[in-house]
Amino acid sequence: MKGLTYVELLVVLGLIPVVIGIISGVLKVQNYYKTTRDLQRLQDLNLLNSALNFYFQNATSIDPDGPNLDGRGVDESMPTIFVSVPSEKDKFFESCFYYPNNKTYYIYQTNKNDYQKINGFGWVPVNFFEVDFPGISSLPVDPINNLRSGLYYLYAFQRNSPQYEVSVGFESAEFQKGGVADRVSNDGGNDENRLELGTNLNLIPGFVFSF
Ligand SMILES: [Ca+2]
Ligand SMILES: [Ca+2]
Ligand SMILES: [Ca+2]
Repeated sequence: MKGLTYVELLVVLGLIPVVIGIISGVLKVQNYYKTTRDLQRLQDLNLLNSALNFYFQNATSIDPDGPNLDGRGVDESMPTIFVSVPSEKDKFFESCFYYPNNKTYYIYQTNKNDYQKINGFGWVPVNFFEVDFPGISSLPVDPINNLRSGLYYLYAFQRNSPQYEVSVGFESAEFQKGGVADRVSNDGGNDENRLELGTNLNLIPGFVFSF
């Protein structure tokens, strides 16, 4: 067996930068898509936050778990975290015990037909039609929106002196903790891996429950 000739070696060496170029091009495209989805998340969460803020300030009788549910505030009998993933797509665990505050949290998911509705049947169970200007026509959900990725939106509320929180996780390194555009660890909330918005950022506990 003969090794590579000088010419063959030159060809192989010449191809290395091409291959590196292709790989880095693919990575750039992937990063571009991640960043695009993250910008969507940022916009979605701000929109949802404004709509909830308007509802909490203007509804004549505030019902943060809507017409179909009761007792779901973190200060009530079934402290609940509402998740944007419909149950047919990915079923989360139904409840979990959280040691730091000695509380059991329940997970609420709705179905794939209703999860984006703003009439009380959506993943945020508020009936936004109770205010004159709902601000949104459908509930935003994460562009990926599944359990395993940790990419989904969350909502929780407190009933007495009504408060709420929504949160989101990001994909691209720049938006994550320590990134150049870190949006998660400096928002004043209790979860350094998610962007938290709302009137009380301690309602959703600071644990990551992706698997
Ligand atoms: Ca209710
Ligand atoms: Ca945070
Ligand atoms: Ca929180």
